[in-house]
Amino acid sequence: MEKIESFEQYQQIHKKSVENPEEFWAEIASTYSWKKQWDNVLDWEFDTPDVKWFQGGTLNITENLLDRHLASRGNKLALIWEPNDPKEKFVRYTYKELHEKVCQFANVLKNNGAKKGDRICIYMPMIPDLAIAVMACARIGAVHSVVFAGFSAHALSDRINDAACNIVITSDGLFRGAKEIPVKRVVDEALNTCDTVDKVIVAERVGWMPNMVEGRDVWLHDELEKADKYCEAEEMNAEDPLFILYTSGSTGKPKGIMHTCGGYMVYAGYSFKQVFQYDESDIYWCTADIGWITGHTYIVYGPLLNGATTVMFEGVPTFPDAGRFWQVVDKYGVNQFYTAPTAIRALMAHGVDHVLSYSLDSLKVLGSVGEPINEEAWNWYHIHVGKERCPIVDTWWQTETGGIMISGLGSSSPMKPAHAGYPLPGIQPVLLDKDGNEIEENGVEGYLAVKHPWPSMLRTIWGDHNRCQKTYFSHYNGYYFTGDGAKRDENGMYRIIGRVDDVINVSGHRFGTAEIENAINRNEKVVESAVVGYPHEIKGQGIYAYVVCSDVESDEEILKAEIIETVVEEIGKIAKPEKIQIVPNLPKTRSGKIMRRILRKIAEGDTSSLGDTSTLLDPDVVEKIKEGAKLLE
Ligand code: 6R9
Repeated sequence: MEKIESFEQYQQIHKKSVENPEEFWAEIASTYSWKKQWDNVLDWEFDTPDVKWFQGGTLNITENLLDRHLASRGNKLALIWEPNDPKEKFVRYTYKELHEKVCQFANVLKNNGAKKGDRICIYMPMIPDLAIAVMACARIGAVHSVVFAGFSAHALSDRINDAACNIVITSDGLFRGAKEIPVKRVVDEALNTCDTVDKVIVAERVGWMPNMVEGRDVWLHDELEKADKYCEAEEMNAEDPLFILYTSGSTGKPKGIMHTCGGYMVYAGYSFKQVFQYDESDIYWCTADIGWITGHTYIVYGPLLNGATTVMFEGVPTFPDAGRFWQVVDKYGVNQFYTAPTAIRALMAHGVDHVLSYSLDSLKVLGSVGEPINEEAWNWYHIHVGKERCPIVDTWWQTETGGIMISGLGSSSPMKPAHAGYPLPGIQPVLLDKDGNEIEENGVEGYLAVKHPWPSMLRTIWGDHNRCQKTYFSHYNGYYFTGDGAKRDENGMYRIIGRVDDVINVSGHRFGTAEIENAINRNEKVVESAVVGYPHEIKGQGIYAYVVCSDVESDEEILKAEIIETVVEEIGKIAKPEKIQIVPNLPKTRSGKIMRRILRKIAEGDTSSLGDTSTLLDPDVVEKIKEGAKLLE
């Protein structure tokens, strides 16, 4: 697979990929190792939808991640693990060692009753066993469902039940900055409301003695002792599920986005190579958590498919101090560094001295992901981290797209602050007007959609294909609808504006407003609530909750603390509202619809242009909410 080395070359390849997508993708797919060649490159229609790539082909993705590299890269470093505490020793695995670890873990799964097609939930901190567990599932053809270890017991149990998982892989606890968190306890609580799980495999991280349920819970280290180091890779059809990953939508229940073995592999490997312009001896580091799609595709799958050295980081950007990222970059000589705008903004707030204490000479490409990067953060990243020498790739994509869709390709594309840029080869984005017509010209704004399938697109929402159709394929006939709005400048570069649905992006993490409202409404004193996003200096967006309570006599501060506690219990700390305003009523139309537009304006602090409020059932309520909002500022 050749790297694209100039913008002209990119334009030619993109053109070819649009004219003949099947030929284009078949050529890329043939650079991987398949057990059996496919019969059809692509069958598709976007109505139902029904998309199948490389039908008839069989493979195991772990043979492409690991076995394939053994002959030429057996002693090359595959994974470097940097612990939370810089004083603790790091861990390094060569391809040969990682292969052995994955095989052994795969045997642990088999010995505990796992079979091809089973769903296995992984709820773990960022330790090497997490990456190994993911690949061990893939080795035996089990479908992994990684749940970010910051989610609450309630959120975890919903996800386990939705996919009917039979095994959970977890750890005793986790370290995060100065904190220690009892992970296994969360699993125990979650399992009180799950009846499909019969085995819990526990990795030791913090050295606590958790409660081990006889017959259900086993220690990973005990099981590894009994497990063989060789494990045959299960033969999978290209369209067999590889994993499920839950993400929030505009309605309450999280969606289990399903990806398949063949197409996901082809796109994860290809996009990694092109976007980061990875060279054989480079050290690559993505700071995401494997609990999110970025960690799946660009810590584990994409880099290892390319035989790269990938760094996995357990800690946080500000522990022990705000120079940690840069210290780690220098420690390993990181060449490609991929992080989120929220981390950049948080570090900006700590001052530039933390960056200037390190050389950062090894850096070649910087990446950004998860939310729009504002110009100030872009410039800071470019000047102080990249020393104006490293291209920034602002990568736009989604859990549903499986891989990066719009982005620069290292230094082979022009870049412009706050612009993601051009689509990758094989990707055909369009801007639609509100009637679903494609806007052909440049210098325009519209709804971002995609008009042709790409190999790593979602195939379904686990257990609810109808919802998949409704969410992504019904707004505009014949297109995959992203839920984002975007602009295209005079040169055809895309700039993502943000969500046009009821999804809030907090520090690069998606939350549905309905999901947070449902959580808040579980508090007995709450009558109803409305949640909106508002601009937040570090997090991009913050969560602002308007809450109507039955118990108006109570102390407001206590009420608010209780509401926060309910959200933490239902979803997790990551979804905590920044601001809660107790209001007498919500602004509603006569038909009972909450006027979110007004609530958004008030949350933004822009009350001068609330627009027409005359259709409201009770226009006075707006004045009261405005007054209350001032007190919160
Ligand atoms: C990879 C990931 C997807 C949503 C997406 C969009 C926002 C992601 C972005 C970006 C502007 C970028 N988003 N990358 N917005 N510029 N470079 O983040 O997946 O968690 O599913 O979120 O994030 O709004 O629709 P996911």
